Amino acid sequence: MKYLVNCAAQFSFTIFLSLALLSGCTSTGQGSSSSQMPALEIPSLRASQVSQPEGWNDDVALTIPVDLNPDPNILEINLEAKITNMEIMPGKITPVWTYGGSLPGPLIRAKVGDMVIIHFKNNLPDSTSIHWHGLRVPNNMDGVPGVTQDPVDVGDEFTYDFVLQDAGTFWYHPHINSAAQVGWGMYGPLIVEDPNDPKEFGDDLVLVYSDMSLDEDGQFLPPDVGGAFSDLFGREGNIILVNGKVQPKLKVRKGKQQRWRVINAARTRYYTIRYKRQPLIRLGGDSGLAEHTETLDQIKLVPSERTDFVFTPHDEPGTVDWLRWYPTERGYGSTFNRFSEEMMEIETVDEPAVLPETIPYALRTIEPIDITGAKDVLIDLTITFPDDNSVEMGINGIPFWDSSPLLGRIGETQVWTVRNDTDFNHPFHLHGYFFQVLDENRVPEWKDSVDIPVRTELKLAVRFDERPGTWMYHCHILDHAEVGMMGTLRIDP
Ligand SMILES: [Cu+2]
Repeated sequence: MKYLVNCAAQFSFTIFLSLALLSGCTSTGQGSSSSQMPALEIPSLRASQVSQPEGWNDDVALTIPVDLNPDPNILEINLEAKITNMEIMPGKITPVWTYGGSLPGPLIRAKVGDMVIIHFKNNLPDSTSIHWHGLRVPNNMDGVPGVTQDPVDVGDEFTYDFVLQDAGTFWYHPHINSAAQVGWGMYGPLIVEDPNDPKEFGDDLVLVYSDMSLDEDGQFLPPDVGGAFSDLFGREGNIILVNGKVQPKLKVRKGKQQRWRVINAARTRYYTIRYKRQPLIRLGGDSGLAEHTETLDQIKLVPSERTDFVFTPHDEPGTVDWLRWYPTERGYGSTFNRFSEEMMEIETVDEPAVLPETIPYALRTIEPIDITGAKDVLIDLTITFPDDNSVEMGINGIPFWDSSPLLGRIGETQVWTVRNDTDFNHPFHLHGYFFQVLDENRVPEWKDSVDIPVRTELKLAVRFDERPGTWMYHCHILDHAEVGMMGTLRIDP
Protein backbone atom coordinates (compact mmCIF):
# COMPACT_ATOMS: atom_id res chain seq x y z
CA MET A 1 0.00 0.00 0.00
CA LYS A 2 2.85 2.34 0.88
CA TYR A 3 4.16 1.73 -2.56
CA LEU A 4 1.03 2.96 -4.24
CA VAL A 5 0.70 5.98 -2.00
CA ASN A 6 4.25 7.00 -2.85
CA CYS A 7 3.59 6.63 -6.51
CA ALA A 8 0.47 8.70 -6.38
CA ALA A 9 2.32 11.41 -4.52
CA GLN A 10 5.06 11.42 -7.08
CA PHE A 11 2.60 11.74 -9.88
CA SER A 12 0.91 14.69 -8.29
CA PHE A 13 4.08 16.50 -7.27
CA THR A 14 6.24 16.18 -10.32
CA ILE A 15 6.06 15.99 -14.03
CA PHE A 16 9.59 14.78 -14.27
CA LEU A 17 9.22 11.49 -16.01
CA SER A 18 11.59 8.68 -15.51
CA LEU A 19 11.23 5.14 -16.54
CA ALA A 20 11.94 4.06 -13.02
CA LEU A 21 8.91 5.98 -11.87
CA LEU A 22 6.68 4.38 -14.41
CA SER A 23 7.86 0.84 -14.12
CA GLY A 24 8.07 1.21 -10.37
CA CYS A 25 4.53 2.42 -10.06
CA THR A 26 3.19 -0.45 -12.02
CA SER A 27 5.43 -3.24 -10.89
CA THR A 28 3.69 -4.29 -7.72
CA GLY A 29 0.46 -3.77 -5.91
CA GLN A 30 1.58 -5.17 -2.58
CA GLY A 31 3.36 -3.62 0.39
CA SER A 32 2.97 -2.47 3.97
CA SER A 33 0.79 0.47 4.94
CA SER A 34 2.25 3.88 5.74
CA SER A 35 1.26 6.29 8.44
CA GLN A 36 3.26 9.11 6.79
CA MET A 37 1.08 9.61 3.76
CA PRO A 38 -2.58 10.56 3.46
CA ALA A 39 -4.93 7.65 2.97
CA LEU A 40 -5.67 6.93 -0.64
CA GLU A 41 -8.19 4.62 -2.17
CA ILE A 42 -6.25 1.62 -3.40
CA PRO A 43 -7.42 0.06 -6.65
CA SER A 44 -8.80 -3.39 -6.01
CA LEU A 45 -8.56 -4.47 -9.63
CA ARG A 46 -5.75 -4.59 -12.16
CA ALA A 47 -6.10 -3.01 -15.60
CA SER A 48 -6.27 -6.44 -17.22
CA GLN A 49 -9.32 -7.35 -15.12
CA VAL A 50 -11.59 -4.64 -16.53
CA SER A 51 -12.71 -3.53 -19.97
CA GLN A 52 -12.44 -0.06 -21.42
CA PRO A 53 -15.44 2.14 -20.53
CA GLU A 54 -18.58 1.44 -22.53
CA GLY A 55 -18.45 3.25 -25.87
CA TRP A 56 -14.91 4.43 -25.11
CA ASN A 57 -13.84 4.83 -28.75
CA ASP A 58 -17.22 5.28 -30.49
CA ASP A 59 -16.45 8.88 -31.42
CA VAL A 60 -13.19 7.95 -33.17
CA ALA A 61 -14.39 4.67 -34.67
CA LEU A 62 -12.91 3.74 -38.04
CA THR A 63 -14.64 1.97 -40.91
CA ILE A 64 -13.86 -1.75 -41.04
CA PRO A 65 -13.90 -3.16 -44.58
CA VAL A 66 -15.66 -6.42 -45.46
CA ASP A 67 -13.21 -9.31 -45.90
CA LEU A 68 -14.25 -11.15 -49.07
CA ASN A 69 -11.87 -14.05 -48.55
CA PRO A 70 -12.64 -16.98 -46.18
CA ASP A 71 -8.94 -17.80 -45.74
CA PRO A 72 -7.95 -16.47 -42.28
CA ASN A 73 -4.51 -15.56 -43.65
CA ILE A 74 -5.82 -13.46 -46.55
CA LEU A 75 -7.57 -10.12 -46.27
CA GLU A 76 -9.33 -9.32 -49.54
CA ILE A 77 -11.34 -6.13 -49.89
CA ASN A 78 -12.93 -3.79 -52.40
CA LEU A 79 -11.86 -0.17 -52.13
CA GLU A 80 -13.45 2.59 -54.15
CA ALA A 81 -12.05 6.10 -54.32
CA LYS A 82 -14.89 8.60 -54.57
CA ILE A 83 -16.08 12.02 -53.47
CA THR A 84 -18.40 11.90 -50.46
CA ASN A 85 -20.20 14.85 -48.95
CA MET A 86 -19.43 15.24 -45.24
CA GLU A 87 -20.20 17.71 -42.51
CA ILE A 88 -16.74 18.68 -41.28
CA MET A 89 -17.84 22.17 -40.15
CA PRO A 90 -21.24 22.36 -38.43
CA GLY A 91 -23.98 22.91 -41.00
CA LYS A 92 -21.57 23.01 -43.97
CA ILE A 93 -21.16 20.27 -46.58
CA THR A 94 -17.63 19.49 -47.75
CA PRO A 95 -17.03 17.30 -50.84
CA VAL A 96 -14.33 15.10 -49.32
CA TRP A 97 -12.12 12.88 -51.50
CA THR A 98 -12.25 9.49 -49.84
CA TYR A 99 -11.25 5.88 -49.90
CA GLY A 100 -14.50 3.98 -49.54
CA GLY A 101 -16.64 6.96 -48.55
CA SER A 102 -15.12 7.36 -45.08
CA LEU A 103 -12.61 9.74 -43.56
CA PRO A 104 -10.02 8.40 -42.96
CA GLY A 105 -10.28 5.46 -45.37
CA PRO A 106 -11.11 2.03 -43.95
CA LEU A 107 -8.85 0.50 -41.32
CA ILE A 108 -6.96 -2.26 -43.12
CA ARG A 109 -5.87 -4.58 -40.35
CA ALA A 110 -4.21 -7.98 -40.57
CA LYS A 111 -1.39 -9.89 -38.94
CA VAL A 112 2.21 -10.18 -40.01
CA GLY A 113 2.61 -12.81 -42.73
CA ASP A 114 -0.92 -12.35 -44.08
CA MET A 115 -1.63 -11.59 -47.71
CA VAL A 116 -3.66 -8.49 -48.55
CA ILE A 117 -5.61 -8.12 -51.80
CA ILE A 118 -7.19 -4.76 -52.57
CA HIS A 119 -9.48 -4.39 -55.58
CA PHE A 120 -9.18 -0.67 -56.13
CA LYS A 121 -11.54 1.36 -58.31
CA ASN A 122 -11.11 5.04 -59.08
CA ASN A 123 -14.40 6.94 -59.19
CA LEU A 124 -12.74 10.29 -58.53
CA PRO A 125 -12.69 13.03 -61.19
CA ASP A 126 -8.88 12.68 -61.48
CA SER A 127 -6.21 10.00 -61.83
CA THR A 128 -4.88 8.53 -58.61
CA SER A 129 -2.98 5.57 -57.08
CA ILE A 130 -2.31 3.97 -53.72
CA HIS A 131 1.11 4.06 -52.10
CA TRP A 132 1.45 1.74 -49.09
CA HIS A 133 3.51 3.95 -46.84
CA GLY A 134 6.26 2.08 -44.99
CA LEU A 135 5.32 -1.38 -46.18
CA ARG A 136 7.98 -3.52 -47.83
CA VAL A 137 5.92 -4.37 -50.91
CA PRO A 138 7.14 -5.59 -54.32
CA ASN A 139 8.19 -2.65 -56.49
CA ASN A 140 5.20 -2.94 -58.84
CA MET A 141 2.84 -2.59 -55.84
CA ASP A 142 4.39 0.64 -54.54
CA GLY A 143 1.80 2.87 -56.21
CA VAL A 144 3.96 5.58 -57.78
CA PRO A 145 2.58 6.58 -61.22
CA GLY A 146 5.31 7.04 -63.79
CA VAL A 147 7.78 5.02 -61.71
CA THR A 148 6.18 1.75 -60.56
CA GLN A 149 2.80 1.71 -62.32
CA ASP A 150 0.54 3.69 -64.64
CA PRO A 151 -1.88 6.12 -63.02
CA VAL A 152 -5.24 4.59 -62.18
CA ASP A 153 -7.33 6.78 -64.46
CA VAL A 154 -10.89 7.91 -63.91
CA GLY A 155 -13.17 4.86 -63.91
CA ASP A 156 -10.26 2.38 -64.01
CA GLU A 157 -9.40 -0.41 -61.60
CA PHE A 158 -6.15 -1.82 -60.23
CA THR A 159 -5.59 -4.76 -57.90
CA TYR A 160 -2.89 -4.42 -55.28
CA ASP A 161 -1.72 -7.59 -53.57
CA PHE A 162 1.22 -8.22 -51.30
CA VAL A 163 2.32 -10.08 -48.19
CA LEU A 164 2.69 -8.16 -44.94
CA GLN A 165 6.36 -8.65 -44.04
CA ASP A 166 6.55 -6.48 -40.93
CA ALA A 167 4.36 -5.67 -37.97
CA GLY A 168 3.73 -2.00 -37.41
CA THR A 169 1.54 1.04 -37.89
CA PHE A 170 1.38 2.01 -41.55
CA TRP A 171 -0.89 4.01 -43.83
CA TYR A 172 -1.90 4.48 -47.44
CA HIS A 173 -2.33 7.51 -49.68
CA PRO A 174 -2.07 8.56 -53.37
CA HIS A 175 1.29 9.29 -54.99
CA ILE A 176 0.05 11.56 -57.78
CA ASN A 177 -1.00 15.16 -57.23
CA SER A 178 -0.54 14.04 -53.66
CA ALA A 179 -0.43 17.39 -51.85
CA ALA A 180 -3.90 18.16 -53.18
CA GLN A 181 -5.38 14.67 -52.89
CA VAL A 182 -4.06 13.99 -49.39
CA GLY A 183 -5.28 17.46 -48.39
CA TRP A 184 -8.74 16.57 -49.67
CA GLY A 185 -8.96 13.42 -47.52
CA MET A 186 -7.17 10.61 -49.33
CA TYR A 187 -5.51 8.61 -46.55
CA GLY A 188 -6.22 5.58 -44.42
CA PRO A 189 -4.55 3.45 -41.73
CA LEU A 190 -3.03 0.00 -42.23
CA ILE A 191 -2.14 -1.95 -39.10
CA VAL A 192 -0.03 -5.09 -39.15
CA GLU A 193 -0.42 -6.93 -35.89
CA ASP A 194 2.20 -9.06 -34.22
CA PRO A 195 0.27 -11.71 -32.27
CA ASN A 196 3.23 -11.96 -29.87
CA ASP A 197 3.00 -8.34 -28.69
CA PRO A 198 2.64 -8.15 -24.89
CA LYS A 199 -0.99 -7.90 -23.84
CA GLU A 200 0.01 -5.34 -21.19
CA PHE A 201 0.17 -2.63 -23.85
CA GLY A 202 -3.60 -2.36 -23.56
CA ASP A 203 -6.41 -1.97 -26.05
CA ASP A 204 -5.48 -0.67 -29.48
CA LEU A 205 -6.63 2.78 -30.50
CA VAL A 206 -5.73 3.84 -34.05
CA LEU A 207 -5.65 7.64 -34.41
CA VAL A 208 -5.10 9.33 -37.76
CA TYR A 209 -4.14 12.99 -37.40
CA SER A 210 -4.70 15.30 -40.36
CA ASP A 211 -5.99 18.73 -41.25
CA MET A 212 -8.02 20.45 -43.96
CA SER A 213 -8.01 23.89 -45.56
CA LEU A 214 -11.66 24.98 -45.70
CA ASP A 215 -13.31 28.34 -46.31
CA GLU A 216 -16.26 29.60 -44.26
CA ASP A 217 -18.68 27.64 -46.45
CA GLY A 218 -16.85 24.36 -45.88
CA GLN A 219 -15.32 24.34 -49.38
CA PHE A 220 -11.68 23.47 -50.00
CA LEU A 221 -9.34 26.36 -50.58
CA PRO A 222 -7.44 25.97 -53.86
CA PRO A 223 -4.60 23.45 -53.40
CA ASP A 224 -2.10 26.07 -54.58
CA VAL A 225 -3.47 28.84 -52.37
CA GLY A 226 -0.76 31.27 -51.31
CA GLY A 227 1.47 30.58 -54.30
CA ALA A 228 5.23 30.34 -53.92
CA PHE A 229 5.20 31.50 -50.32
CA SER A 230 2.97 28.58 -49.37
CA ASP A 231 5.08 26.20 -51.45
CA LEU A 232 7.99 27.30 -49.34
CA PHE A 233 6.24 27.15 -45.99
CA GLY A 234 3.99 24.19 -46.75
CA ARG A 235 0.22 24.42 -46.47
CA GLU A 236 -1.20 23.58 -43.06
CA GLY A 237 -4.94 23.16 -42.96
CA ASN A 238 -6.99 25.46 -40.74
CA ILE A 239 -9.01 22.60 -39.25
CA ILE A 240 -7.35 19.83 -37.24
CA LEU A 241 -8.91 16.40 -37.55
CA VAL A 242 -8.63 13.26 -35.46
CA ASN A 243 -9.97 10.28 -37.40
CA GLY A 244 -11.79 12.75 -39.64
CA LYS A 245 -13.53 14.52 -36.75
CA VAL A 246 -13.15 17.93 -35.17
CA GLN A 247 -12.48 17.57 -31.43
CA PRO A 248 -13.86 14.07 -30.89
CA LYS A 249 -14.20 12.57 -27.43
CA LEU A 250 -12.42 9.57 -25.92
CA LYS A 251 -13.48 7.85 -22.72
CA VAL A 252 -10.86 6.40 -20.43
CA ARG A 253 -10.71 4.83 -17.00
CA LYS A 254 -8.05 5.80 -14.50
CA GLY A 255 -5.23 3.26 -14.68
CA LYS A 256 -6.65 1.32 -17.65
CA GLN A 257 -4.03 1.48 -20.35
CA GLN A 258 -4.56 2.08 -24.05
CA ARG A 259 -2.10 1.48 -26.88
CA TRP A 260 -2.35 4.47 -29.17
CA ARG A 261 -1.16 3.99 -32.73
CA VAL A 262 -0.86 7.53 -34.08
CA ILE A 263 -0.35 8.38 -37.76
CA ASN A 264 0.43 11.86 -39.09
CA ALA A 265 -1.41 11.96 -42.43
CA ALA A 266 -1.29 15.75 -42.86
CA ARG A 267 0.23 17.20 -46.03
CA THR A 268 2.46 19.60 -44.06
CA ARG A 269 1.48 19.96 -40.40
CA TYR A 270 3.77 18.72 -37.64
CA TYR A 271 2.05 17.43 -34.50
CA THR A 272 3.42 17.84 -31.02
CA ILE A 273 0.81 16.38 -28.71
CA ARG A 274 0.53 16.40 -24.95
CA TYR A 275 -1.99 15.47 -22.36
CA LYS A 276 -1.12 17.67 -19.37
CA ARG A 277 2.41 16.30 -19.56
CA GLN A 278 1.21 12.95 -18.33
CA PRO A 279 3.66 10.14 -19.12
CA LEU A 280 3.45 8.46 -22.50
CA ILE A 281 5.41 5.23 -22.84
CA ARG A 282 6.69 5.14 -26.41
CA LEU A 283 6.84 1.61 -27.83
CA GLY A 284 8.08 2.32 -31.32
CA GLY A 285 7.05 3.91 -34.53
CA ASP A 286 7.30 3.49 -38.27
CA SER A 287 8.03 -0.19 -38.38
CA GLY A 288 6.91 -1.80 -35.17
CA LEU A 289 8.54 -1.92 -31.80
CA ALA A 290 11.75 -0.12 -30.92
CA GLU A 291 14.53 -1.82 -28.97
CA HIS A 292 13.11 -0.56 -25.68
CA THR A 293 10.47 1.74 -24.30
CA GLU A 294 11.02 5.44 -23.72
CA THR A 295 8.91 7.52 -21.35
CA LEU A 296 8.03 10.97 -22.67
CA ASP A 297 5.70 13.78 -21.71
CA GLN A 298 4.91 14.71 -25.32
CA ILE A 299 5.04 13.06 -28.71
CA LYS A 300 6.25 14.75 -31.89
CA LEU A 301 5.12 13.41 -35.25
CA VAL A 302 6.40 14.81 -38.52
CA PRO A 303 4.31 14.31 -41.68
CA SER A 304 4.00 10.60 -42.56
CA GLU A 305 5.59 9.44 -39.29
CA ARG A 306 3.92 7.03 -36.87
CA THR A 307 4.31 6.48 -33.15
CA ASP A 308 2.94 3.76 -30.90
CA PHE A 309 2.72 4.52 -27.21
CA VAL A 310 0.91 3.43 -24.08
CA PHE A 311 -1.38 6.02 -22.57
CA THR A 312 -2.11 5.43 -18.89
CA PRO A 313 -4.93 7.68 -17.66
CA HIS A 314 -3.95 9.37 -14.38
CA ASP A 315 -6.84 11.79 -13.92
CA GLU A 316 -9.38 11.36 -11.15
CA PRO A 317 -12.72 9.82 -12.15
CA GLY A 318 -15.05 12.47 -13.53
CA THR A 319 -12.28 14.65 -15.03
CA VAL A 320 -12.76 16.08 -18.52
CA ASP A 321 -9.78 17.67 -20.25
CA TRP A 322 -8.10 18.04 -23.65
CA LEU A 323 -5.36 16.33 -25.55
CA ARG A 324 -3.70 19.35 -27.11
CA TRP A 325 -1.75 20.11 -30.27
CA TYR A 326 1.27 22.39 -29.80
CA PRO A 327 3.12 24.34 -32.51
CA THR A 328 6.36 22.62 -33.48
CA GLU A 329 9.48 24.56 -34.44
CA ARG A 330 10.04 23.45 -38.02
CA GLY A 331 11.78 26.47 -39.48
CA TYR A 332 11.34 30.08 -40.35
CA GLY A 333 8.24 31.58 -38.71
CA SER A 334 6.64 28.21 -38.03
CA THR A 335 5.72 28.92 -34.40
CA PHE A 336 5.39 32.71 -34.57
CA ASN A 337 2.15 33.92 -32.99
CA ARG A 338 0.74 30.40 -32.83
CA PHE A 339 -0.86 28.72 -29.85
CA SER A 340 -1.88 25.29 -28.71
CA GLU A 341 -5.23 23.88 -29.82
CA GLU A 342 -7.68 21.45 -28.28
CA MET A 343 -7.55 18.25 -30.31
CA MET A 344 -9.42 15.49 -28.51
CA GLU A 345 -11.52 15.55 -25.36
CA ILE A 346 -10.59 12.94 -22.77
CA GLU A 347 -13.23 12.03 -20.24
CA THR A 348 -12.08 9.94 -17.29
CA VAL A 349 -15.24 8.04 -16.47
CA ASP A 350 -16.68 7.89 -13.00
CA GLU A 351 -15.56 4.35 -12.24
CA PRO A 352 -13.01 3.21 -9.64
CA ALA A 353 -9.37 3.42 -10.68
CA VAL A 354 -7.54 0.25 -11.60
CA LEU A 355 -3.88 -0.65 -11.16
CA PRO A 356 -1.92 -0.26 -14.42
CA GLU A 357 -0.08 -3.27 -15.81
CA THR A 358 3.73 -3.33 -16.03
CA ILE A 359 5.01 -2.34 -19.45
CA PRO A 360 8.18 -4.28 -20.28
CA TYR A 361 11.30 -2.18 -20.90
CA ALA A 362 13.02 -4.38 -23.47
CA LEU A 363 10.82 -4.84 -26.53
CA ARG A 364 12.82 -6.19 -29.43
CA THR A 365 16.32 -6.88 -30.69
CA ILE A 366 17.37 -4.40 -33.37
CA GLU A 367 20.56 -5.66 -35.01
CA PRO A 368 22.63 -2.67 -36.15
CA ILE A 369 23.19 -2.63 -39.91
CA ASP A 370 26.85 -3.47 -40.58
CA ILE A 371 28.18 -0.37 -42.33
CA THR A 372 31.70 -1.71 -42.88
CA GLY A 373 32.64 -0.77 -46.44
CA ALA A 374 29.26 0.89 -47.02
CA LYS A 375 29.01 3.35 -49.89
CA ASP A 376 28.56 6.99 -48.76
CA VAL A 377 25.87 9.01 -50.48
CA LEU A 378 25.10 12.69 -49.95
CA ILE A 379 21.45 13.74 -50.12
CA ASP A 380 21.47 17.52 -49.87
CA LEU A 381 17.95 18.93 -49.53
CA THR A 382 17.96 22.19 -51.47
CA ILE A 383 15.75 25.19 -52.15
CA THR A 384 16.30 27.66 -55.00
CA PHE A 385 14.39 30.66 -56.28
CA PRO A 386 14.33 30.73 -60.10
CA ASP A 387 12.54 34.08 -60.05
CA ASP A 388 10.57 36.35 -57.72
CA ASN A 389 7.36 34.35 -58.05
CA SER A 390 8.44 30.76 -57.75
CA VAL A 391 10.35 28.37 -55.59
CA GLU A 392 12.03 25.16 -56.67
CA MET A 393 13.19 22.43 -54.34
CA GLY A 394 15.39 19.49 -55.07
CA ILE A 395 18.03 16.98 -54.07
CA ASN A 396 21.61 18.21 -54.51
CA GLY A 397 20.20 21.26 -56.32
CA ILE A 398 18.26 19.21 -58.90
CA PRO A 399 14.45 19.11 -58.92
CA PHE A 400 12.78 15.73 -59.36
CA TRP A 401 11.87 16.26 -63.02
CA ASP A 402 15.53 16.77 -63.99
CA SER A 403 17.04 14.13 -61.70
CA SER A 404 18.75 10.84 -62.45
CA PRO A 405 18.37 7.87 -60.13
CA LEU A 406 20.75 7.01 -57.36
CA LEU A 407 22.11 3.53 -57.97
CA GLY A 408 22.41 0.51 -55.73
CA ARG A 409 22.58 -3.25 -55.96
CA ILE A 410 20.84 -6.02 -54.09
CA GLY A 411 22.94 -6.93 -51.08
CA GLU A 412 24.59 -3.51 -50.92
CA THR A 413 24.66 -1.27 -47.84
CA GLN A 414 24.81 2.50 -48.13
CA VAL A 415 25.12 5.31 -45.61
CA TRP A 416 23.11 8.33 -46.65
CA THR A 417 24.04 11.70 -45.24
CA VAL A 418 20.81 13.67 -45.48
CA ARG A 419 21.75 17.32 -45.14
CA ASN A 420 19.45 20.28 -44.65
CA ASP A 421 21.04 23.70 -45.10
CA THR A 422 17.67 25.33 -45.76
CA ASP A 423 15.51 27.43 -43.44
CA PHE A 424 12.81 24.77 -43.07
CA ASN A 425 12.72 21.27 -41.60
CA HIS A 426 12.12 18.44 -44.04
CA PRO A 427 10.58 15.08 -43.05
CA PHE A 428 12.57 12.63 -45.17
CA HIS A 429 10.88 9.43 -46.41
CA LEU A 430 12.32 6.45 -48.29
CA HIS A 431 10.13 3.93 -50.11
CA GLY A 432 10.76 0.20 -50.16
CA TYR A 433 13.40 -0.13 -47.44
CA PHE A 434 13.69 0.71 -43.79
CA PHE A 435 16.70 2.59 -42.53
CA GLN A 436 18.45 3.00 -39.20
CA VAL A 437 19.37 6.48 -37.98
CA LEU A 438 23.05 6.46 -36.98
CA ASP A 439 22.69 8.43 -33.77
CA GLU A 440 23.61 6.82 -30.47
CA ASN A 441 21.27 9.18 -28.60
CA ARG A 442 18.21 7.60 -30.18
CA VAL A 443 16.51 4.39 -29.18
CA PRO A 444 17.35 1.90 -31.96
CA GLU A 445 14.41 1.22 -34.27
CA TRP A 446 13.57 0.73 -37.93
CA LYS A 447 12.24 3.80 -39.69
CA ASP A 448 11.05 5.02 -43.07
CA SER A 449 10.34 8.67 -42.19
CA VAL A 450 12.50 11.02 -40.14
CA ASP A 451 12.71 14.75 -39.53
CA ILE A 452 15.79 16.61 -40.79
CA PRO A 453 15.75 19.87 -38.81
CA VAL A 454 17.03 23.20 -40.14
CA ARG A 455 20.84 23.32 -40.60
CA THR A 456 21.45 19.75 -39.51
CA GLU A 457 22.27 16.45 -41.10
CA LEU A 458 21.48 12.86 -40.24
CA LYS A 459 23.25 9.70 -41.28
CA LEU A 460 20.98 6.85 -42.30
CA ALA A 461 22.12 3.28 -42.83
CA VAL A 462 20.15 1.33 -45.39
CA ARG A 463 20.64 -2.17 -46.76
CA PHE A 464 19.06 -3.11 -50.09
CA ASP A 465 18.43 -6.71 -49.18
CA GLU A 466 15.74 -7.64 -51.67
CA ARG A 467 13.18 -6.36 -54.15
CA PRO A 468 15.01 -4.63 -56.98
CA GLY A 469 13.30 -1.76 -58.78
CA THR A 470 13.03 2.00 -58.77
CA TRP A 471 11.97 3.53 -55.47
CA MET A 472 11.17 7.07 -54.41
CA TYR A 473 12.71 9.14 -51.67
CA HIS A 474 11.37 12.59 -50.87
CA CYS A 475 10.37 15.23 -48.41
CA HIS A 476 6.95 14.38 -46.94
CA ILE A 477 5.88 17.97 -46.66
CA LEU A 478 3.89 17.21 -49.78
CA ASP A 479 4.03 20.83 -50.95
CA HIS A 480 7.82 20.52 -50.95
CA ALA A 481 7.69 17.22 -52.83
CA GLU A 482 5.43 18.81 -55.48
CA VAL A 483 7.95 21.56 -56.20
CA GLY A 484 10.76 19.10 -56.69
CA MET A 485 12.15 17.71 -53.43
CA MET A 486 12.01 14.08 -54.56
CA GLY A 487 14.43 11.63 -56.11
CA THR A 488 14.58 8.03 -57.27
CA LEU A 489 16.74 5.12 -56.25
CA ARG A 490 17.31 2.28 -58.72
CA ILE A 491 18.23 -1.04 -57.15
CA ASP A 492 19.56 -3.55 -59.66
CA PRO A 493 19.73 -7.31 -59.07
CU1 LIG B 1 10.48 19.61 -47.12
